[in-house]
Amino acid sequence: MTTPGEVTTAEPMAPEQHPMSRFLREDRMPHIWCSSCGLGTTLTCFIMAVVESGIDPKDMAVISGIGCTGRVAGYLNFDSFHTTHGRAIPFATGLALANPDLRVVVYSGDGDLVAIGGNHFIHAARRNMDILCVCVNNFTYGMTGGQAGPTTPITAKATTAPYGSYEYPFNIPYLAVASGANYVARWTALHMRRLKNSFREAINKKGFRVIEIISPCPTAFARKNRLGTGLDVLKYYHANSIIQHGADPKDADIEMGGKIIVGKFLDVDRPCYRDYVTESISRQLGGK
Ligand SMILES: Cc1ncc(C[n+]2csc(CCOP(=O)(O)OP(=O)(O)O)c2C)c(N)n1
Repeated sequence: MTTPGEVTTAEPMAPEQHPMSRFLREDRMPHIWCSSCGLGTTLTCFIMAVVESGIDPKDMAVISGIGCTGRVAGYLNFDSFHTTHGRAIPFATGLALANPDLRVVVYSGDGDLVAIGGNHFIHAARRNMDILCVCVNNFTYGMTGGQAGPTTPITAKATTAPYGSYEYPFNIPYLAVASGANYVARWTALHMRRLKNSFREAINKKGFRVIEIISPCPTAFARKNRLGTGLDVLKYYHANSIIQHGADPKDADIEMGGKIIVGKFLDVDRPCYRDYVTESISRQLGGK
């Protein structure tokens, strides 16, 4: 038995155990994610990346807001916070500032991060906070039944947009790059190996790093828009994703029925917030 928050990576694995078991709080199972939802796949990729990165999960903290994606913080057997809706980034900022040795990861939904939490998102990017921000974008508020949000593509249907959305959605990579992030990538839940590699790369970087994952929501978004099952949506990603590393994110808008540009859009090493704080303190102590 593990207690929540207790990390058991060093323990030997029983032969009948699933390889992911030690990274999950099995007392929280069964999970709430629907059949053919993409979230489990994204979490598998994340865990594989942590293992490959060689970082001890004890040196990481995972923070989520509210939503289906927000459950990640509860299911992962890492130190974690399942915070209030939209406020994962402020909690993560506090952690990153208080303990610079901690790898701080925010893992949340598009509604949580760019609707109610949108202001935190742009300002954390502007300050280049030392946070890896994973945004699982299913184009809707999945947990509450499929309302339209700021990522819902124009013309897509939602419970609050029965005739299709009339609003232009955010292009998350463009928003992140424009706001000052150090690393910006987008994958779909289909691109498991590339997503895992991107996680591994971003875990080992500093500053604000954003990975957007386009992911099927079969129960709300796909059903409302007659896109079929999660598998059908993955087939759509397969037929319509274009890998374009270094693409200008302003050209990576997502439209209903259109192509999805994925890849690594930005990878720079602008000094992060803490670098400026440390420099300022040492300057003052040095009396300069
Ligand atoms: C302050 C507040 N407002 C609204 C809600 C209701 N609420 C819960 S989850 C959610 C949206 C979640 O959408 P998203 O972040 O995209 O996550 P998903 O469920 O799609 O993974 C909302 C609006 C809430 N819990 N708290």
